[in-house]
Amino acid sequence: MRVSRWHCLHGRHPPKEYDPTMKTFHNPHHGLHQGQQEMFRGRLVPCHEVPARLEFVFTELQRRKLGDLHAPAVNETDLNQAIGRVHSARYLDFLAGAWQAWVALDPSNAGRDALPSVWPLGNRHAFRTDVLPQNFAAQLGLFSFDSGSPLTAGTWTAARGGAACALSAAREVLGGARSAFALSRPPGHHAGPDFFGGYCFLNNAAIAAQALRDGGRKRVAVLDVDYHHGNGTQTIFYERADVLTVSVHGDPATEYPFFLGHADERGSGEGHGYNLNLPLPRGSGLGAWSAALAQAMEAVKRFDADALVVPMGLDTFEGDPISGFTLKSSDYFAIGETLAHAGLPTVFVFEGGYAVEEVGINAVNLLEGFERAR
Ligand code: Q9C
Ligand code: ZN
Repeated sequence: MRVSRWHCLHGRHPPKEYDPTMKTFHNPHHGLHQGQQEMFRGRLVPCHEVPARLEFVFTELQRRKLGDLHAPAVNETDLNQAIGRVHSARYLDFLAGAWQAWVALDPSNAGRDALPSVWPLGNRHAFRTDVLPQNFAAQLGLFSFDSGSPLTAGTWTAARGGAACALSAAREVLGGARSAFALSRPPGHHAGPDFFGGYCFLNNAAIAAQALRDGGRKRVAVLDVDYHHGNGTQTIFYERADVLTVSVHGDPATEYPFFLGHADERGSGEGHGYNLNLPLPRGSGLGAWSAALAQAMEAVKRFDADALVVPMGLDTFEGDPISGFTLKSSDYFAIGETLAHAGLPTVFVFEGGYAVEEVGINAVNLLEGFERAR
């Protein structure tokens, strides 16, 4: 079955045997983050970012025997340290105490997710963001940028578990593995140094990239293939020349997260030239998408990276309910193969992908394409 799918795509090659060894670190606590509803255009709608997403990937990985599945094994001290390299102390204190503070506002909040509804627009200098408000609803707004990312009773524990997967995968690669997969949920690439949004709370890919730097890799490239621009990751590394951030995504002129991800954002200060955005119009298919990926790969090569992190969103899929590209399930093999051509030790980090029934197939197709191309 697997072989014939590959064979269809690449009829010119005989199906070749391969020895799958990519380790996956899955988040055993992910189910504790289960939002009920997200705000969308004035209505509360059921959450797209659901626990079943991870379960479909987990099941498909087992079925296709891509490699062993492990729970992350990092101690609390190391995890706190790795998270603290990317996120501010003020933000982490907020997240750690958020649920308790939410319920303290009103005991009936125990049965209701926390959603922000007021924001300080800090970058317009319209409101102050330096003074921590005592009002928890105000804190929710200070540390977020949308009302689509419910914060629940288990969010903090789940998000830490996801970050632990990213750290474990980075360590695996630092230890000499060619690749590793962080099957982390909730996703991470929209979370910035001190804010959540876009279903993301801790930036797992940034945590992996920073851990690779701290483990001795000199130049780490992040190549984000999620449908949405990785605004959090871009912001975290925007002024740095040691981490190249590249993102192929729906044009923010029409697509979420709207306020970042344009082609003219190239990095600032020492980081100038170390951010590359490749926005594509809604409706783009494999042709345009692959051309952008080729450009992204060129940038990674010019940068002379010694490690690669791939925030791996599968919401570029034609069947994705909230996105606008038209990639097919079989296309993901070729994408994985192209990524392998960088010839770099690679950490894959699970991000978006909301066609729940297909997300497992699409994720494993990409990873298998990568594995087979070695
Ligand atoms: N029509 C990630 O893929 N809003 N986040 C969508 C739905 C937020 C996506 C609105 C999309 C966030 C990790
Ligand atoms: Zn996405």
